[in-house]
Amino acid sequence: HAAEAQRTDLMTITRHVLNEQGRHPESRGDFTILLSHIVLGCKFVASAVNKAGLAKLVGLAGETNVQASTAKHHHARAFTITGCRSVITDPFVAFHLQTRGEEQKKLDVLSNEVFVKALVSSGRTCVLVSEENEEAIFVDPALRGKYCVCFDPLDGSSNIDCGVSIGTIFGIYMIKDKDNVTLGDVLQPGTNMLAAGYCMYGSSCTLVLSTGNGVNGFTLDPSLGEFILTHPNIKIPKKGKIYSVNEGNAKNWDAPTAKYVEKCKYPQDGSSPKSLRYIGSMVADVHRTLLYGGIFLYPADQKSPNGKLRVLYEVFPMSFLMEQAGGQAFTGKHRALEHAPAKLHDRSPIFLGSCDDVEEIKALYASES
Ligand code: AHM
Ligand code: MG
Repeated sequence: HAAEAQRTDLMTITRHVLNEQGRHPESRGDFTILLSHIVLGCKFVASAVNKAGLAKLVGLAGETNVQASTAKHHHARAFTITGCRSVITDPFVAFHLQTRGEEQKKLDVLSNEVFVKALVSSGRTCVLVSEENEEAIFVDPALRGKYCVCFDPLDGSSNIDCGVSIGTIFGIYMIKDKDNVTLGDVLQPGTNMLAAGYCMYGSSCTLVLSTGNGVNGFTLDPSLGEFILTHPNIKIPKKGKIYSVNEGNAKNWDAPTAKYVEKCKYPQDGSSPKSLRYIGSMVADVHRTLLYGGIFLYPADQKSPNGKLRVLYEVFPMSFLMEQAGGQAFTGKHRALEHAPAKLHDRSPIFLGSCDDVEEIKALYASES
């Protein structure tokens, strides 16, 4: 009966968030509206990512003889590829035909534009911080709402061209005073974050969200265009069998990180060695860690004393989700969410995942100092 109900009683992400809001009678649906604009951005990127490979193929095939024409019966521009007898009416593919060779950059930039416009037009945001924009974006007072959103519109860009999973990451704060918005509203410790999530564009498109009351995963049903609850109440296993790190940086690691990875490979307590999995796409590596357990590390090293990952839109949202799923997130010095960034694009080392695994690395750093 439960399976039957699942097939006919669809829990969309909007319905889920509305249900959660029902527990806060004072809420007026602002968060639901904000989220639906984020979801729109994710759907756009999902669709664009799906077509990115195709855009390239078609682009190469039509290298020298692509002609553009305006098809009257279509709103989109139609491109005819001479000799191929195919007419491409999809605006995204058409866009790529015009900008061949720059797909990677364009997909980042395009995704960013879509998110910024969706967030501003929601009327629920006041400050936006994007990995793609040097400066914070202060929303026009007429369109201002109470939320601040920090996001990486398309993370893992080195994986775009080979079709490996990439993702969008976001964290949400609330402002203190709507008429007096400052950078201080986003330069806060992660403990003040209200909600966080990511969307993974992989073999399926999965949106993982926490509003501070556990973690839920939703999968995009392309035939409905809706994210449906498929992973209710995600809890990370207490201990895992996988470690995930760019071991190519090993020669520059500090002693506790080096020692930890050594223990993963050559355990001294009679346990089996851990498996290594590393995609190089934070969303995919964290998603696997959340579902299968284990640890994800992007440590400091001699060349990058703060690691690589950015505090506001990579480290904080993922740490928030990990804690909400029963795991831990540590910077090498303290609980990751207690960090307070000084600048918008600050970086921090990060160790996150299963409770017991992170506990081990905490012990190694504690014995070091
Ligand atoms: P990006 O913002 O240039 O895409 O870089 C961020 C990505 C993360 O997704 C991933 O965890 C990390 O960089 C991988 O870095 P490395 O290639 O150094 O292992
Ligand atoms: Mg990034």
